[in-house]
Amino acid sequence: MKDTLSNANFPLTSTGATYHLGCSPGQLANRIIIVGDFSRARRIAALFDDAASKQGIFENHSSRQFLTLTGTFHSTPVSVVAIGMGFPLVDFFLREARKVVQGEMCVIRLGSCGSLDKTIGLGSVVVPRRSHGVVRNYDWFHEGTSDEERRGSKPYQVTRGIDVEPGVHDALLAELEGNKPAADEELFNGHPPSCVGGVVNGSADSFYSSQGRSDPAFWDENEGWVEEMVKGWGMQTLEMETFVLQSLAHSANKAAEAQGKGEEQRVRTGAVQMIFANRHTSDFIKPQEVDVLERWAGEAVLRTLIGGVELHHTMDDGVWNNQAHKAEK
Ligand code: R1P
Repeated sequence: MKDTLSNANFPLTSTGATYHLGCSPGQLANRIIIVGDFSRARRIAALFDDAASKQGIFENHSSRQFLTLTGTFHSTPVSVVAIGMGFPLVDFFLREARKVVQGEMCVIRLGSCGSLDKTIGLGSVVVPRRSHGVVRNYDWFHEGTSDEERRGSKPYQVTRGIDVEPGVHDALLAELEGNKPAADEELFNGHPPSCVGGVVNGSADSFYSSQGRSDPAFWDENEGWVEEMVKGWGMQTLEMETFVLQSLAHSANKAAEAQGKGEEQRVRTGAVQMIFANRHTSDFIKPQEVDVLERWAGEAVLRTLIGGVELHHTMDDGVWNNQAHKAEK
């Protein structure tokens, strides 16, 4: 930590930068892509206007490992943020982004996932229509829990699903369908990449136990769990962020409505997921295949953010027009 922070309830620096994301007002656009890792963020930012010269791209790497890249795409301000993985990092991101972005926001998660659906294999990009949370029941594993109590509960729990806003889902799918990459005999066994909408997703709190991966080094009690998720909830993909993004956006929207700012403060969300792992065959995607999916999906999300989703209350000034300070370093 390099700055003096005030307000333990919501810590901010003297310029209004948040503790973990590290951005102050004007450094983050209200059209945002969130990704897991730095390299994906940089490859997406390479599609921004003026990316070749880097003149127009603001970069902030926070001390808590959030990388924010802000620029314009077809002259509209956009940001891509590498937030890392899992539920807590989505929480840090969305709350701190909400603090520094004025007005409406649209946040799209562009991530990788595993497929539980035999018809959706490597080389597919999916747009979820619904997402459930999948969580380990820590009490079930607690040493104080009796066998009888265990029989009356489950080691894993699935939340009620949250539907993606149909307009965002449809816009993302249309952009993907309209710009499919051509087949390449070296990639995806010669098949062209495909996109699938209307998918049911599960966002798990672990890459391992709650996603049904077996690990003899831990007591996880998850044999048959993947099959249960498929049968019980129609789960087709598993990753670790989409559900929380949607759930927290709903909470932000409820709070804004209660304050009479429902429209002007609205947070819209969506997700695009690239199939990196096939849980039936245990196949994993190759790096050259990742490049193809990432570029295709990255462009589709950027185009959706600037054209497919209408934001009425946009931000005027920021690093994109040199009206905010450029760095906190
Ligand atoms: C696990 O390897 C990570 O990959 C997936 C999961 O959601 C999790 O974050 O997404 P990303 O590729 O976006 O990080």
